[in-house]
Amino acid sequence: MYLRIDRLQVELPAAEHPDPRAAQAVQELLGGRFGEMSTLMNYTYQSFNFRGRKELKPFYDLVANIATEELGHIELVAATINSLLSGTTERGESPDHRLAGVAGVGNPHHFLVSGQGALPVNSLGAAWSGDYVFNSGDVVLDMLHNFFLESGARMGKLRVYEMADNPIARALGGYLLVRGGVHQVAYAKALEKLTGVEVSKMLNIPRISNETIPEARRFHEQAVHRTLYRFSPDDYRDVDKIWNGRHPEDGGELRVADGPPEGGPTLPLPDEPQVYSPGYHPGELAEIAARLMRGA
Ligand code: MN3
Repeated sequence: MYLRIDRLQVELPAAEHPDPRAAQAVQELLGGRFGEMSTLMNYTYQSFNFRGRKELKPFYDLVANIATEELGHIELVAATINSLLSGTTERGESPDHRLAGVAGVGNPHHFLVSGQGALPVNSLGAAWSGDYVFNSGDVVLDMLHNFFLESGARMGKLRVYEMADNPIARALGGYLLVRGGVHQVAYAKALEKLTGVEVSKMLNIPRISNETIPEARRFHEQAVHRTLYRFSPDDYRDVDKIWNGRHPEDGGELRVADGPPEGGPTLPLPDEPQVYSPGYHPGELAEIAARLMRGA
């Protein structure tokens, strides 16, 4: 089962300016083949279906624990898209062509289908697909796939980082590059323990150091790239049987943090009445909620 904490895994700045094109690019990190929905669902199904989990507990713990972190990553990407979409259309309650300015800009479904909110689609607007989930049931093959998936995800993050220059998109990219790097190393280590092959010699893929990316470097300075968070009050304790030793890039010691990161607050999302979100007359809805809060 899952518990939920109403915070983001990392503090994000609000979008510097409304940016529907950046929002469209960042969608690739959500619903793309190598996006966070894919890492989430691959590891989630692998953990649900894991046979021999008692005998292979370190490997089961690893994939179940990383799956849980990925749930928070889709939340981070959605928060970024939502902040980028805030203010992209003229705010107001009169239906007077307020959306005309975004005709042909970014993903039209952000305005025509959702209330300027994130969608489970890629940057082309194509829906995320369950076909992206690979779960052969063979632990070595699944770990090899996961190493490949994190490498493809890293490629996507680097390209979105280059395409979207809004500071929130870059902050997101920096953090996800560091956390995806942890997962890349973790699956490499799992393969090393299972097979003896030194997979970590293939790191990084692509071979660009996070140290060259300012928004990632600051997390390296805090050892976030060497930390595996344990996302459970009391379970998945045997991740440390795999996440141990030295980081292949800088030789620093790997550590397991006994709990989630402190993170940051969720971002405020202003009313956008021109797309009827949260309603055509948000004030009336707010009055209803205020009455509930007063117990009236
Ligand atoms: Mn991730």
